[in-house]
Amino acid sequence: MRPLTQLWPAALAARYRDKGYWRRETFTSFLRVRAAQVPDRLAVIGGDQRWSFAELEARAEAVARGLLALGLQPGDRVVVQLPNIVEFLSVVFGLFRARMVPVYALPAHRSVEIVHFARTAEARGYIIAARHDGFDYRALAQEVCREVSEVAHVVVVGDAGPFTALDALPDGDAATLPEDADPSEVAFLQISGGSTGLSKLIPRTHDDYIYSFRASAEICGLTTDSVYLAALPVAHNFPMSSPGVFGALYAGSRVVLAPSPSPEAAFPLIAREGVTITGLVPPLALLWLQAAPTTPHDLSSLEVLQVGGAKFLAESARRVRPVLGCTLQQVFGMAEGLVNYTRLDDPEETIVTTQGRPISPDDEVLILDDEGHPVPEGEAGNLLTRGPYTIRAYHNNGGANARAFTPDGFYRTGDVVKRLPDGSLVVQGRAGDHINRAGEKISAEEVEDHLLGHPNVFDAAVVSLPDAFLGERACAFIIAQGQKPKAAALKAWMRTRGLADFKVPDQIMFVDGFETTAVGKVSRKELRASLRRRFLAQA
Ligand code: J2J
Repeated sequence: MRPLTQLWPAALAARYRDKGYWRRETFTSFLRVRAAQVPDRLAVIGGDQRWSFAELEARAEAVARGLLALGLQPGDRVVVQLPNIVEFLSVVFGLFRARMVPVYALPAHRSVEIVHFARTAEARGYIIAARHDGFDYRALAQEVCREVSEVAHVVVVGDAGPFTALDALPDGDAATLPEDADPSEVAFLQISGGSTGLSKLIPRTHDDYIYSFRASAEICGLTTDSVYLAALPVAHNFPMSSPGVFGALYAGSRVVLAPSPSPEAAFPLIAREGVTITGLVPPLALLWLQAAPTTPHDLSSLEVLQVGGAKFLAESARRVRPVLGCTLQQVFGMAEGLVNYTRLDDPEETIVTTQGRPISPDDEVLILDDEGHPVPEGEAGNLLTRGPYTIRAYHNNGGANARAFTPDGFYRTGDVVKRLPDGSLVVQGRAGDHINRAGEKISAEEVEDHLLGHPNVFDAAVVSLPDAFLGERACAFIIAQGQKPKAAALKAWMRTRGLADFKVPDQIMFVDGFETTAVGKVSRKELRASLRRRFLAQA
């Protein structure tokens, strides 16, 4: 397959190179440099495995040769759905070495999502763990292969069943390895947070992504003594790149992979491995704050707790330093690009009340009213951005591109923010209609479409409601037809649809009708807003 590209106008690309943001590095070249400089230094720890930089590189190369010998080719897209295990890194660096393009799926995704990613990316391969969290991914892979016949190769970490085990890939000849990628090529496809309808695929190049995590590692103060704990699922953009596992490896730091972000799993790892920095979504940060005072585990190595993915309220943010004895860093980022950080040496008030400032002096940030005019300084408006690591288009999605990007290449983030005099952004809300459930973004439209598939659902509107723990929860307002189903039965039915579990509505409310106006139906957006208002007024 032809390499995918993501085009910045030539003048901007030249500027980003001149400024030294894009340094012609690739994933393969940076790992090679680390493996040559510090071959024996520990790079990654997970389960009972501890791999040095040299071992990680050697394993990645073996994966690359094996995948080529199996029949996959440079340019092929390969869906990667792995939990936080060391093989995640040998697999993705192996794919980069073979010049194949990973498409990152979360462990929570099920057949509906994986089939959609495989089709949209035209994937030829799918790499899974045999089992994780009680779920058998081999059964899922069989379903995906039935639906998408182009997926010709499934590779399994663990007992492969009818597929090929990662450990048993054919040997392959080093001579078959392709030349390294051009840094302007798309290195992988990331999954969008799904604002409308199905998730979109986000093409990120070596140039732009490496800049984002190299600069992030600097902002987060990573050194060769740092130990980064990946607590959230590594396929998510935050633990992958802000500074995440890649930023940590780039900086020559050590990566520890936690099987779960719960205090029970993460605290012993922090104590044992001397973890210095990790990142969480707000609900998990609250759990950690609750568990830390009575834990028998020594958390004193922790220097920085990053919190992002959804708004962290100032009341909670204020508790981080006294309870955990470390610096809080708020992170407001998006898989499409732009990432903002509070800086480690910011005044405490900035750290607890803002969502930080952009990574790059060349991140262009516009805050516009609904008519597209800049709002007065300090007032809330729609955030648009472009810059050296923000995409210019989604993969294969003309319709979404027309909506999400302005003609001069700004990405409409859908977030409503205000900017303080020091340049810090404060997230006020969002214009879009998704639900930010504990950092997982759920498209109202996608869930409504599924609900409408139920024979006793006449109409459905899915709305975000404030939730003390999750931040937001999803409530489905439903007009029934015929026999009114029980809420629990409807949720159970949703679970049979092959959807990620986090998309099943938390709450179901039956209503007799939806608002209409004299001229006809109100827009879905207005309808959702009015249902939310009505519910909150009654609550
Ligand atoms: C409020 N809303 C936030 C925050 C993200 C680092 C950190 C997070 C993500 C991420 C990421 C928020 N306060 N601190 O990719 O590299 C909401 C916004 C944003 C959307 C993006 C990273 N941090 N958000 O969460 O692609 O609405 O990326 O537009 O999953 O999450 O979601 P996502």
